Amino acid sequence: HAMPLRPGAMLLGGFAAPDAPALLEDLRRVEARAPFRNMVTPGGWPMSVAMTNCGSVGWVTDRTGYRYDPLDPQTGEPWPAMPETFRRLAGRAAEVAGYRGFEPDSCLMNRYEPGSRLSLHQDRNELDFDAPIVSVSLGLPATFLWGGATRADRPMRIRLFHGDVVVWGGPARLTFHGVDTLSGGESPAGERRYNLTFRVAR
Ligand code: MD3
Ligand code: FE
Repeated sequence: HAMPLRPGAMLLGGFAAPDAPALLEDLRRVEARAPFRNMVTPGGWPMSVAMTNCGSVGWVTDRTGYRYDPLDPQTGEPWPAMPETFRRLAGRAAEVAGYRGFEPDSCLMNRYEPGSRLSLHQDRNELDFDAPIVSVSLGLPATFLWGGATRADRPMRIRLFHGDVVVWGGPARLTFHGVDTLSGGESPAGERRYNLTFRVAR
């Protein structure tokens, strides 16, 4: 069930499904200490996707810009440690996709509710673009939008389901991508979708 989408991107359909209950349980533990919140973009608008982080640094946005920060600006505390279940799954997925020794220092956790969307963007706040990004989808299905090297490239639409894992590296690492407006429904995670993205940020 490993399928290359385009050079550099590997879809591992259902790869995380057996681990999903444990991942969701650890997600609850992280959010108890670092709650999901709708961060504000530099333009001043709150995002419709709620976010939190675990690991030694976390991705944040506010009026001053985007950055990786070792502290949760909402609590002033370090982000919760990355749970072993998260770390192991990310390492195994990277290995299947051909990346040995993937050691993420950050996991951005996104929570989508019906109506939430993520507009087209690039992930370029990390220092090392040679390291892949591993993303894990849990809960409701979503339509992932996958563009090209410029914002003008018309995106491909890919449905991502509960338990799907995608490993993005090489020529796919800096492509534009986003998530279309989430629809309602029931799922093992309730009426929402979570996405965990594992990164080497520093
Ligand atoms: C392709 N998250 O957090 S995950 C993000 O479903 C983000 O929540 C989406 O985009 C989500 O930044 C998509 C898939 C993903 C993540 C990072 C990528 C695809 C990527 C980086 C480069 C290319
Ligand atoms: Fe992204």
